[in-house]
Amino acid sequence: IKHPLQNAWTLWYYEHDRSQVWENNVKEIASFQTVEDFWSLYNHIKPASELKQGNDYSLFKRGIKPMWEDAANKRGGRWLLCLDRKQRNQELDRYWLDVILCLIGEAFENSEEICGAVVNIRGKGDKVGIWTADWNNTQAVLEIGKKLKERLHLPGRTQLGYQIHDDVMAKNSSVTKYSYTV
Ligand code: M7G
Repeated sequence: IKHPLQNAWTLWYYEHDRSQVWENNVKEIASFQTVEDFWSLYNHIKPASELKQGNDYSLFKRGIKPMWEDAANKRGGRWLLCLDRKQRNQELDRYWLDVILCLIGEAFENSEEICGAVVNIRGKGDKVGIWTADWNNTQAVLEIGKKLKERLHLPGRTQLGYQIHDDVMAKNSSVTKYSYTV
């Protein structure tokens, strides 16, 4: 008998294609709800560090699309870990796996606030984002941020910043402000 997870999860892939609108490039890969099915999927796909630049993986609770527009994400935001280019080889895959294990292992006290996580492979620096449901739930957002920082063993100088999706969506400068930091 397989070991059930608390939630069912769906892995998504974003393949950058300029000729398409953003939503059309978002593809569902597979869903799983046991530990064993997670590992067979994980072992079957390329590590994030081998994706082409411009592409993403996302892991969301089943039923939530990896988009700002989904009802579950609309009032939410993300904890963002920005990596520099040299961290793709050494650290990116470990951070992404640790984030996945925090999600599917329900590491957070406020795990009902978790929607999913995204890894963006980008020339200007890769990013890992952990999406939560309600930016206004300060206590839960901070608990999740602190736990993430601990579980990823981020060096003390590394900051995690929280961005509200509405701010990212509306961004008119190249950077979106952090509403919380840990
Ligand atoms: P990104 O891929 O999150 O980061 O956003 P990047 O700037 O490092 O590449 C790039 C662009 O993709 C955004 O400016 C939007 O045009 C589009 N985009 C990204 N996300 C997450 C969404 C989304 O959830 N919904 C929609 N409609 N567009 C998005």
